[in-house]
Amino acid sequence: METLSLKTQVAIIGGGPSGLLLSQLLNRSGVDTVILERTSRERVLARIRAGVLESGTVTMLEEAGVADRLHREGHPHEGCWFSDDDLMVRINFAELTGKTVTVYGQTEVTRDLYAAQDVMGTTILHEVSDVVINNADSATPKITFTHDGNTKQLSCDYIAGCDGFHGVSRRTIPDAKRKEFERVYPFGWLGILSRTRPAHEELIYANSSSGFALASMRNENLSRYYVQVPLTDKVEDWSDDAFWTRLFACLPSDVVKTMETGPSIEKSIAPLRSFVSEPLRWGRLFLVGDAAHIVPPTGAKGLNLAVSDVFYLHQALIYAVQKGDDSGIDAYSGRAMTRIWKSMRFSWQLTTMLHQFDGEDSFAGQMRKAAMLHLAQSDTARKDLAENYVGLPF
Ligand code: FAS
Ligand code: PHB
Repeated sequence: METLSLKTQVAIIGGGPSGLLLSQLLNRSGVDTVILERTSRERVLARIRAGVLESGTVTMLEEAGVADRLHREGHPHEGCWFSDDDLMVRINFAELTGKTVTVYGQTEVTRDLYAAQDVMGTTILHEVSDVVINNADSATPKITFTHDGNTKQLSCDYIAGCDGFHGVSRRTIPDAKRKEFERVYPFGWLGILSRTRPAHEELIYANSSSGFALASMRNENLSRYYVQVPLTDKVEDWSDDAFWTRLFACLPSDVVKTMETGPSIEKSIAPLRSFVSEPLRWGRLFLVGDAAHIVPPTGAKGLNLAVSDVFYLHQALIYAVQKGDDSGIDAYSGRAMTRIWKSMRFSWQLTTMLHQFDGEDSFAGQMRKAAMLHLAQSDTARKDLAENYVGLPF
């Protein structure tokens, strides 16, 4: 069977938020891209993931020309709450940092990016399989893959591995060239969506004697909640009633009093891990987003960190492709890694501060309570949390 050949300047593996945003920014600067996505567009858009956008992410989406609906339908938040049983502490982002975050689901960001890429006329091949990256450490990298029953070859100048934790890109870099760092947490987040009025107008991160919970939202009629569950739990172990009972036990009683419950329209369990693979580059292959790092969702950093990588890489690739200036791509891994590690630390710190760990002693519980009390009593502590939560500078 003949191999059909395609050619582009930057080949992007993965049609999630990082691949789409990188492609959109490159196209707007005149750089040609092709996106290879393993699943259908419907499957990508069916994933319920992040909900909070850092201020820098909003700026990047504005630069990409995809922020109109975000500004119409997204909800700027000037603060959020941390609770310890009935103690509630507000983190006033606006007062402490001059910035806000925006509540707007990752699904909607991805939908807006797909729409913009369709207008751009970008080639996005869905349901590709057998993706293999060849000669990434040469001047003529090629990707072979199967699509529509045909073997195809994509020749390119550069490859962006935006294919998530389970993708092919990270694994293409030889083990001897990579260093991995990992912390797997002994619990997961059971999350639901329900067409109910959110428990509070701002997010609440709750530490309690019943474990961790998060009260979030997508809009005024769509709530997003999470509770900490053992890794051994399965979604089918949790009825809606059991979920609401656990959530009520974790949230402050004044909040619970006025809460609205209803049937879940989505229910899933996400394991929590901290993971980093260094470096982000091998030859002409560059890793972006979840392909290179995973954070526990406690700090709302996953999607935002993917955007951070795109910020550094898109400029670097434009210089390399259009000016033959490799200084940006040579510096990409080091520059992106600095911000990745700082977000990794923040996400780990919040996860440790807010979750009960199996087999922990009473001292650990006291440390969590002391951390929350310090947050309640120290402007400095609240400012430190706020500047990390709204997003450190790129
Ligand atoms: P993605 O994983 O989103 O996209 C990678 C894409 O590559 C996918 O579409 C995949 O189909 C495709 N792909 C994989 N292998 C391929 C191959 N071989 N060939 C072609 N395509 C391939 N972050 C938060 O900030 N807050 C949250 O609450 C939150 N919740 C999450 C819940 C879950 C269950 C998961 C898994 C993640 C969550 N995240 C959250 C993190 C998440 O939002 C990611 O950070 C974000 O999706 C990263 O985007 P990408 O790097 O584009 O990776
Ligand atoms: C969400 O709304 O899905 C969400 C918000 C904040 C987080 C994690 C998830 O830290």
